[in-house]
Amino acid sequence: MKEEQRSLLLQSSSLFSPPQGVKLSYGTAGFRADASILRSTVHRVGMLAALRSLQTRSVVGLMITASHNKVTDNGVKIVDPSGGMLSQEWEPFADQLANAQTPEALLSLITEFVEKERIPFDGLQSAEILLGRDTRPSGESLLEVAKQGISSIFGAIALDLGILTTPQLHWMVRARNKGKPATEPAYFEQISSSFRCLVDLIPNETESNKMDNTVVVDGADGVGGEKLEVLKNMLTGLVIEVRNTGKDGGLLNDGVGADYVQKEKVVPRGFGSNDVGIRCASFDGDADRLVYFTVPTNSSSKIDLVDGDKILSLFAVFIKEQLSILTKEGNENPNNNSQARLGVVQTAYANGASTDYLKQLGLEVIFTPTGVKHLHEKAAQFDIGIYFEANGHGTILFSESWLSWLEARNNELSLASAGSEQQKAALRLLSVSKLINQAVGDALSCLLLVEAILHHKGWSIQKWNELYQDLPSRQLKVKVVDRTAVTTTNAETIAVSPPGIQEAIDAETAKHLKGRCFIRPSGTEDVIRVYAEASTQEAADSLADSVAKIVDRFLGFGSSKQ
Ligand code: 16G
Ligand code: MG
Repeated sequence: MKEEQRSLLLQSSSLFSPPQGVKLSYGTAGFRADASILRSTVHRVGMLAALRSLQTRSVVGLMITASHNKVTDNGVKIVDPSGGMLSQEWEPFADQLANAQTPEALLSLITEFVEKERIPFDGLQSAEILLGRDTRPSGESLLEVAKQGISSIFGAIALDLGILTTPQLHWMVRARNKGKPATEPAYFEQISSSFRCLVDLIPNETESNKMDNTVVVDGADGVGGEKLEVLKNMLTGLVIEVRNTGKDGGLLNDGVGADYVQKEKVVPRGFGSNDVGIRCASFDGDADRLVYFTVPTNSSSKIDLVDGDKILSLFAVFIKEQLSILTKEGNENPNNNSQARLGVVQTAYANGASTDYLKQLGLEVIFTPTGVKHLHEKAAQFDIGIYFEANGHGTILFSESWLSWLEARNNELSLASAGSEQQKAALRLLSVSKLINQAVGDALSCLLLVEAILHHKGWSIQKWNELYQDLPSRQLKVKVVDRTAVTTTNAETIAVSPPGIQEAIDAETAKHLKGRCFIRPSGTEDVIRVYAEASTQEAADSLADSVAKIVDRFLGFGSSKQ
């Protein structure tokens, strides 16, 4: 490394001291903490992003957000050139960088890493980083800090894209590296025009005109609401009313948003007895999660939740149906290699009833640990892979090779049988691949796909919700002395350590009809999470309760005194 570069790194990093007494970890979704202690971390992630861009010789992204967490928190994460999450191989280095105690320690980590990874670090190679942030008040100054980190690497350029949803930034990084327009107008244009195609292809006989074409969306007082206000004006045939846009003084994620709605199962702020029966949806703070809900009665704040598992099921039903139209008998094309491998990916949090339903549809269902990066990786192994977390984060991935086949097939059909059912199915699938954000789960694009499918099928939200009935479930969290004491296997369904805990959980689970229960250390909070499912709500509550006590007995603060 050149001497000028060394001294620039030393000088720049001496401006920011890492937080004392806190060990930061890149976790499931980047670094996240109280915004006041994040400056040094964000600065170093700026450097990290520049190194990643140099190594991959591609554009990467850096997003400042803490998603569904409280407004005083913030966070930072890197978007890889593919538009996905930072390669997991780089996470340990990210942790080391964030926790280095002195500028000298930081410099030697970087020197070592650059050599090991053979990163072209001569100032000749250029690096480019697209920057985005959500609406948090701390975002602007943290973004400036990220720029300083980036500019301490020779040849690195930061392009500030201002306020964006997390999925917009992922989309733009992906588009840029494919040589396509990577601007916000291009994003809105692509998703609104593919939505329009899907609506134009709705069969005439569908009773969708009888359907209510209004959806009311809770924007979590975050960035999603404000972007949806722009997008909605580009759509026809769909009326979107946005509440909690953040413009009317509401506090981000405070009693609003997808995380709140999904976990508490009550109406978000701004919704209530006037909304009985209406189709409602909720985004999280950075708009990468979407759940739907309805208010069943005006006498309580309880909602009927339509979660990520049901969105996944709706998508799976539609895709499967279109695939079968496309491959229908009577198709004289000998080269009809359209048997796409369609698969779905879930985590242990998926409601057991959803998994049964998807298997009944004849689909291959795969489980991974929690966290988008794990689901995404598995879904990418299919021709069409649909993944969702129950919390509402998910998308559909189409393989490049299958998409090229589909495009060619569509061209053939448009010559031989334009306007046929088969060609319409091909066009619908192509439109889905353009509407859906293939970089990451995206509340805006998933909302439009849900709406298009409901209209296509002429389904109300109630009808959609009846695809299957959720098993009652309960989630709890337990504060423990050291959450890393819990390690798991089999997509987090079995606790390997501490010894004996899984046996205790099994014994408790066996007492409940249709009981299922697992524990895992949170990747974003200092707690152990407990998930329980059973045939009745009382049983799910009692199972979760007993297992929380087991966790406390093995690992809680009481246990350390024994
Ligand atoms: C993050 C993850 C989300 C996961 C959640 C689990 C991303 C983009 N987000 O929000 O997928 O469900 O963490 O949180 O990966 P937990 O580990 O605290 O339960
Ligand atoms: Mg989020």
